[in-house]
Amino acid sequence: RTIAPGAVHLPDWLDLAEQRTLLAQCRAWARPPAGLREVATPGGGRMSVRQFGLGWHWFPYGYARTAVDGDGAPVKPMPEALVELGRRTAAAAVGEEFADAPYDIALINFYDADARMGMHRDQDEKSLDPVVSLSLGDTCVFRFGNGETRAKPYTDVELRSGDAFVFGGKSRLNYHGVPRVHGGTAPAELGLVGRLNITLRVSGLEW
Ligand code: MD5
Ligand code: FE
Repeated sequence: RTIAPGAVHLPDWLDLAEQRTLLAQCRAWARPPAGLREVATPGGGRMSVRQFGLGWHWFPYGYARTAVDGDGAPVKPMPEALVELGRRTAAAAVGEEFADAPYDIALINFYDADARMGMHRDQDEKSLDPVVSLSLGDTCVFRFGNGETRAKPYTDVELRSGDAFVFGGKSRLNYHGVPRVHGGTAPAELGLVGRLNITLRVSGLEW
């Protein structure tokens, strides 16, 4: 389903077995070194979402190869399985021209039931190839905004466990955020309390 030009929601993209595999992998990758961390904001605050990266580490506001605002350790490599998942998902959602795109970043965000992500744009990548977002666990309200301001107009979409959302083309730099997580809505068979969001990106950066 197309939400805006280049922004496509694929409900139930991952079946339960694929979700369980991805969750188990994320739990392993989230361990130290360069594991899940709290992200401090430049204003002296702290994001309610906890995060880690594979391939590259995001920090406010750029990318590094080490966990510069965490334990300083080298970031784990981008797993080949996530490169392929990014390509396959982008190709299915927005076009076969992305079937070989060089996905080299996975940002993994963990939301507890009280976590939020404010309206922002993803503009720290030099490539405008589509961002592929995968959701596991609790349902959230994903707010997909416009290219000019954090305010209206925006479209609210519920993202459920197993859904994919692809952002490319004219929507790639739009504002977006997560105003609400519906605690306790994860599929019981998955065994996750909270929400994991995996975003697969192309950095456009050199090693
Ligand atoms: C989430 N994560 O559900 C959201 C969804 C993030 C983030 O926003 O930065 O980790 S991914 C939404 C997204 C990513 C890249 C571009 C655009 C949306 N977009 O152009 O609208 O935890
Ligand atoms: Fe974002």
